[in-house]
Amino acid sequence: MAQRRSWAEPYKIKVVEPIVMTTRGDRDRAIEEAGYNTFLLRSDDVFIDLLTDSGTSAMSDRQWGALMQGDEAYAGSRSYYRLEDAVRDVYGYEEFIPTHQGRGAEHILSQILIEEGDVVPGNMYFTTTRFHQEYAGGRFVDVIIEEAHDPASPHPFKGNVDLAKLSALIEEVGAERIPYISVETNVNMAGGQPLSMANLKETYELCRKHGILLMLDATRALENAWFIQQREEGYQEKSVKAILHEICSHSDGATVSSKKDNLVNIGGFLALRDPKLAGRARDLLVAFEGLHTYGGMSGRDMEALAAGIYEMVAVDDHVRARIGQVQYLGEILMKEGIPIVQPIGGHGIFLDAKAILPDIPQAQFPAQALAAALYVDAGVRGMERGVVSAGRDPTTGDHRYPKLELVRLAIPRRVYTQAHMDVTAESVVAVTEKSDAIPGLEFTYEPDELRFFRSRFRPVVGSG
Ligand code: P71
Repeated sequence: MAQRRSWAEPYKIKVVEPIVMTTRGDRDRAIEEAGYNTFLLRSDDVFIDLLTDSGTSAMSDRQWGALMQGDEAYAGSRSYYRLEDAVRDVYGYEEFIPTHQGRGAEHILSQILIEEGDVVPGNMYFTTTRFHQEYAGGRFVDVIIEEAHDPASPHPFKGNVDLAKLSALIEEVGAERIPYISVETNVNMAGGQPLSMANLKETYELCRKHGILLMLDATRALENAWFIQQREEGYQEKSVKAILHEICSHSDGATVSSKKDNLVNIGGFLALRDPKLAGRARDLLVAFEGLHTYGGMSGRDMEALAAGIYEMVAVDDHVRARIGQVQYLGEILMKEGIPIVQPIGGHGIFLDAKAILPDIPQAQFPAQALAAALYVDAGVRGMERGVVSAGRDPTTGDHRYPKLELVRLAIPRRVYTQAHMDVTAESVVAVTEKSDAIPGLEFTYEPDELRFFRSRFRPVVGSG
């Protein structure tokens, strides 16, 4: 297609949902009631909701039309077969196992492959993924390249696996203790950073040499495909559809949260090549998720998902506009001198809270404090991605202190306009200018598992 000077969304708006700006007093009250945790805010108290890009996309008129065609048969639903076709066509895996969302697929995969004492390497942890690996008796080991832990590194493929780290791990624990490596596309916790096709291929070759499976977390593989097209030699002329297919060809299977790339509000799947392994997955599926022809989805969910999978790859302009909007926000912030993770990622902007709040020690949760302050300023809701999200080490019980202490502003797909991005940028600038006034936080309640979701805090007296 001919290159244009600028991009525009390849759609126009048919339905709108009103949102309301609250007062500063309302927001002060709301954040205190929420224990300074943006997960505990009511969405009615939020103006621009950048908590997550998960399940928050706007569906198209075609997807809404598809909902009406859902076949709600308990067994053998027509909608299941349509979805299976979509996954085979677009992702290229033969065996399709529907789940209620991504973590349902992670649960099943971890249970069928991991045994007590096993080691599961991955290119940076994701919260639910690592939870399920540990819950199944495994130990997660990070094998992402060092650049990924440095917010300022401009490396074009910060999601790459460090093959030296992986080889050393294989040497240390033995290949028989490593059932699979979990390779995430467009690594979420690194800032939405892609891995290159060349790196994925090499990783797959190394794994095959040792009899280790390679399982993708293909949740944001479409966004990764876009970056490969933009940045990797030899891919400029290929469609994102072809690139996505090629990504999956270098793996033995994938878990997918369909709440992201796939443009639906709920759903997910596990996809595999090996029919024997798929059989074991289906045995567990019927106990934990639902019958193997619906997982945890209704027939209408499966119809909307099948339509979403085809739609995301129908034209490259879809993902170009999606990532273009993220870049628009990131470029304003960079011009204003706000420290954000470089390069600008695929699904959101990640503010470097350590750099913005250098006087708050990491044990007082700078990113949590920054997310709360940003909400109070103008009703923009982001998410902490730092020490609170990282949780405690299961053996020592101490906080895990990640190098990255970030606030994520995740952009839902097809939901907000450039004006919303402008308002968000202005608020980030305003909060950064007054950052001296932001206090550190301490726990008043800390859940045992995945603590970031429901933990509560109060300002540390005398700080800020
Ligand atoms: C995101 C989410 C949703 C979320 C999950 C846990 C804590 C906070 C927010 C979910 C992902 C993901 C990747 C790479 C698997 C899941 C789980 N992301 N892999 O970014 O990003 O999928 O939510 O459908 O169960 O806000 P699920």
